[in-house]
Formats: sequence, C-alpha cells, structure tokens
Amino acid sequence: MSTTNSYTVEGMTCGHCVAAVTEELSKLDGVSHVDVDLASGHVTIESNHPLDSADVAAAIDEAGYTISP
Ligand SMILES: [Cu+2]
Repeated sequence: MSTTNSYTVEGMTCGHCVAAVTEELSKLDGVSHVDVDLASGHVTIESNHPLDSADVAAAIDEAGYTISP
C-alpha cells in the first residue's frame, strides 16, 4: 500500500537544492517517488510503507536543509 507524506523544507534556493533533497530522500527505504516544489519548499514523498519522520528529517539534514516545523 502506498503512503504519501508532505513536508515543508526551508533553505532551498535553486534546482541544485531540489536535486540534493530529492536524491537524499530517494535513498530512504521504501520511497518510490519524491516531488519537490522549489517556490513553496513543499516536498511530497510517496513510499510503499509509512516512513519514520526522524529518517525523513535526517535525510533532509544530510542534504543540508531543514524541515519547517
Ligand atoms: Cu541550490
């Protein structure tokens, strides 16, 4: 069963940032699709099982950005 989670990421300024976030999130186990909207910082993650929000936060941190609370 597919799960969709949305987050808002702070600090992205260009397509390179989008690519970095997309790459790190895509590495998470079970993630099937990542969609990032640069203008709003809105990130949608589709996965085939529910994700641990700590894992998502760690991946975004790894890319160099933070989740907006
Ligand atoms: Cu950038």
